[in-house]
Amino acid sequence: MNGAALGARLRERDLTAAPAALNLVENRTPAARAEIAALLAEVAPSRLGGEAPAHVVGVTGPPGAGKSTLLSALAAAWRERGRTVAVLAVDPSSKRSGGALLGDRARIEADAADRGMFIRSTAAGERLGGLAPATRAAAQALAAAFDVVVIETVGVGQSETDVAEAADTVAVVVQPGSGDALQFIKAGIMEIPDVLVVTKADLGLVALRAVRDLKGAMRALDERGTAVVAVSSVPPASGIGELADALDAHREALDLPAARTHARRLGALADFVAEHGERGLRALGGRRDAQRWLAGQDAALEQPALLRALEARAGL
Ligand SMILES: Nc1nc2c(ncn2[C@@H]2O[C@H](COP(=O)(O)OP(=O)(O)OP(=O)(O)O)[C@@H](O)[C@H]2O)c(=O)[nH]1
Ligand SMILES: [Mg+2]
Repeated sequence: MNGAALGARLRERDLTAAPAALNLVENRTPAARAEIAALLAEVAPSRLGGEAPAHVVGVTGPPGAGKSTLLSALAAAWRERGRTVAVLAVDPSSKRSGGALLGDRARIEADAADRGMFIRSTAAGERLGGLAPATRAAAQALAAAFDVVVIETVGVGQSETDVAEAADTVAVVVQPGSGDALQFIKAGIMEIPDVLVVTKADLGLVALRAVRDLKGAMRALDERGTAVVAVSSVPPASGIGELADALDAHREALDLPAARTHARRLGALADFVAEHGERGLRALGGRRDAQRWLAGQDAALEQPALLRALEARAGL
């Protein structure tokens, strides 16, 4: 368990370091904490000479919307474009949060011999929404080595907000005929995604109607920049290339250093609250003050370093 060595391998874009790096970040023992920090320090912007190269894409949406099936097709399209791909699937297998109805959920498929693709499923456990600290750390680590890092999570709500913080680009996936996303958007429950994806376009008219309704909602909210793409992930697949293009276009328009810096700060605060709770937060003068203080810190600091700085400030 040598975090620094694993981090150095990832920084050199050695993809074979991915499984061991994931095992480390998922290890929540106290002994692992320093090693995880050492790993992330090796892939910090200061060591990389800039932000990590990957496009970090969040894919989220209600259970059974077709996220995993879509990711099998999308990952294949990225591989055809010569990009290496890592997928972190947060598996809602716990009894409480459900997931696609029993037996109906797809696994992300990949050619086992393909070294350019890495898939890891992590159980969401008892978490209801939200991203596990291990998933944030994994995304930051793998972003140094892969061209694309995907985080798949179930849900529209807290996990959508968390994914928006951890990812450069967020695609919200909805299936035709479920008015959920539209209602959430109209009610302001859901942040505006960067890309909206209507799955199961092979269902025909109902999918076209979903696209039309979502486009209308985006126009009404003056969010014309949000692409709405219809895809079918079952053969004959359609819309996959268009979706890949829409994701690329969003990333190109993004101020990446600013977005990543913001994400590391919010992630550090989330880690701090997970560890020290409301009492810790009070010691920082509340969430607002903590955020204001973080905004004044060195932009190149990695998340564990920011966490340590918060702890020092709180006298912990
Ligand atoms: N007709 C059709 N069915 C699809 C399509 N994509 C996915 N499905 C089906 O929808 C069901 C759920 O697909 P998944 O990919 O597991 O959905 P998911 O969003 O990843 O589900 P969870 O991870 O459990 O939330 C499966 O039975 C798929 O075969 C599609 O493009 N067309
Ligand atoms: Mg899935």
